[in-house]
Amino acid sequence: MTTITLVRGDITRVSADAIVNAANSSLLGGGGVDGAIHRRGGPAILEECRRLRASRYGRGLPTGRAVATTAGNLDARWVIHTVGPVHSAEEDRPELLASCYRESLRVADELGARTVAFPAISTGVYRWPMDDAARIAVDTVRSTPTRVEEVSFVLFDDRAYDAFARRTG
Ligand code: AR6
Repeated sequence: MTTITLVRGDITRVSADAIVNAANSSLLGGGGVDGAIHRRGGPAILEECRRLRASRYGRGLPTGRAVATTAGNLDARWVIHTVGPVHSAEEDRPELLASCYRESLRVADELGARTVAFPAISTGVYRWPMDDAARIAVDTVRSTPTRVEEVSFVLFDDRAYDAFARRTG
């Protein structure tokens, strides 16, 4: 059984075996959580991301996939970078958002991580509606077989926290 906990705050301040980053396919940083993780985690994370680009992801990390690097100065062993889908009126791809959570847990299992912290992937710059994102996140974590013992969702504001609390409460 995986325990789900909700935390309100900044994911770069939490302690976990693995911290998940809502990255983009370039793996070279950005705003939001991505910017915060690289700022606080330091240059070692970006160096490893650059190596991954050169060796395995020349065309970028596809949406819905996940890959791990060092966590640099963060209080974690690994950062797992995943690329959420952009939400748009013409097309929403819930299976791609679910895939981010599933793939991140798969990578966490490969690493042997027992505690994993997730942000609310795709709910910022990528504009996924919060309630729907919370439903997909919680349902996917609950239905994915994993050896991860504790998943925490680290929610940056009340809107995100309340949406996740409605799904888990
Ligand atoms: N800790 C926890 N949650 C945070 C933090 C933080 N430090 N900072 C923001 N959030 P976003 P996306 C919340 O935009 O939508 C980047 O530029 C935020 O309030 O970080 O997946 C990447 O490089 C929101 O609820 O990620 C990509 O280009 C959630 O984290 C793109 O943004 C996700 O917001 C990815 O967009």
